[in-house]
Amino acid sequence: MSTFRFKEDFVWGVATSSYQIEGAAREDGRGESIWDTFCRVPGKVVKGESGDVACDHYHRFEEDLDLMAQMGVNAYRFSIAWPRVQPDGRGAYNEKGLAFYERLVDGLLKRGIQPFATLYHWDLPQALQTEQSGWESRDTAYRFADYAGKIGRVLGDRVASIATHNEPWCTAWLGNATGYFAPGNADLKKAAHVAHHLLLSHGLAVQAMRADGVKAPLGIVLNQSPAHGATEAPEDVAAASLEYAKFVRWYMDPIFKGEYPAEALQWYGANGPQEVIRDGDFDIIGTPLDFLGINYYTRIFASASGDKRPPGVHGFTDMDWEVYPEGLTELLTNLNGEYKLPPIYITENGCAAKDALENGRVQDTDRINFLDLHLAALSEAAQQGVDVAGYFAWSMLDNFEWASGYDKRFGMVYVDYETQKRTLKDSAHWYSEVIAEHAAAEAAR
Ligand code: IFM
Repeated sequence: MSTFRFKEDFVWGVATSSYQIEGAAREDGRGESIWDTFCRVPGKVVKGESGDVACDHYHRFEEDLDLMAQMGVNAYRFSIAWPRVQPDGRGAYNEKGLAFYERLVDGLLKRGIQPFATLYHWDLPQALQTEQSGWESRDTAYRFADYAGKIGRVLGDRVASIATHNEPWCTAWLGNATGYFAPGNADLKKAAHVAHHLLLSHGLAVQAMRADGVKAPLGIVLNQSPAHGATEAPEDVAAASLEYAKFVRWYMDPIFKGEYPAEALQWYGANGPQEVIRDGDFDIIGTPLDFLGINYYTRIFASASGDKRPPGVHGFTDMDWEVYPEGLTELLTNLNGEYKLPPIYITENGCAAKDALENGRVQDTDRINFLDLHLAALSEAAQQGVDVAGYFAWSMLDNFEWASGYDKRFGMVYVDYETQKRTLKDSAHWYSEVIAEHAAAEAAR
């Protein structure tokens, strides 16, 4: 096990999201989400699977919190299903849905685990999609701010932080440019409009929660990667720069610099966001934040010829994503030089592996290696001056991996979906040791 150097009050967590684990899709007044609808479209999700039952966490959350306590984590990042607490995305709130998240947060606090809430991890109320084309509509940003204010009032005094969005690039790009995710649109201009409204909704939500007196730190979670050209040839270097502008800077620049990157705007051309940008939007989007969450999985590898297969010196995960830990150090140190950043959390990092339960044990050595390499890379970034406040492994549990269904296992806890039995994998035991060792090293310092 490597030795990692982090600050004394470093946050060691695990993460999940509502649609991927909760199940109970039609219980206690939960409304439909765009993922419920999308999963029913033939061919969209492997084997036609859905989050209807998932890990049945809605009914088993006490057991899951006990497992977290057993692992020794001091934080848990979860998301709130908007349609569970406000079934139509506007109007009446669902008391039973709100009560579930209150029980969850209280259960965490009782066990000494800090609750890190995310307001939107892709499960938009279907009613907003049906009635006003979801995030294509500016009004959805205002509906989101109302919902954020409500959550702030109900949970804001008990959670350790609230993030507005998880990975808005996925919502905008995978949901609207490629159609790979819900709601399944394949239209570049729609994607640009959606991205702008997501950013706007983020700023409006932060303002709404602050106006309601929420004291918990507020932020956003972005998925990010450094981008490398396949060769040193100028056209490959330019391809990498463009991919970085579309993936990372498209979200970072509006939030921290008040503008979209010119390079990407030029690429979008007439399909860009210009028609939906209004005076004052960038002031709202740039509302100061208390933290930035970064989800890191791999790097972007770009070439002018379109060949995107990297060399993969550390191998590839079961998602066929290159294992590239040094990219995390590079990404964070570059961001630190480029922007005036609040404290950073790695809000997701992990890998899918072909895990098998044999004699009651899951020997997920690949995952342990992956996490070890990435924690070392994060520790290196901290040594180089990046203000790293915490790390959340993705994921606490095996779960519904969106369009890939249940075949891809990201969890530190194995889930037998037939019986819903949970088994701590070797990586969970390893993570406990890392956390305990860090605490002991800090105590000795
Ligand atoms: O499972 C997802 C999660 O919902 C968002 N970030 C990436 C993970 C792995 O694909």
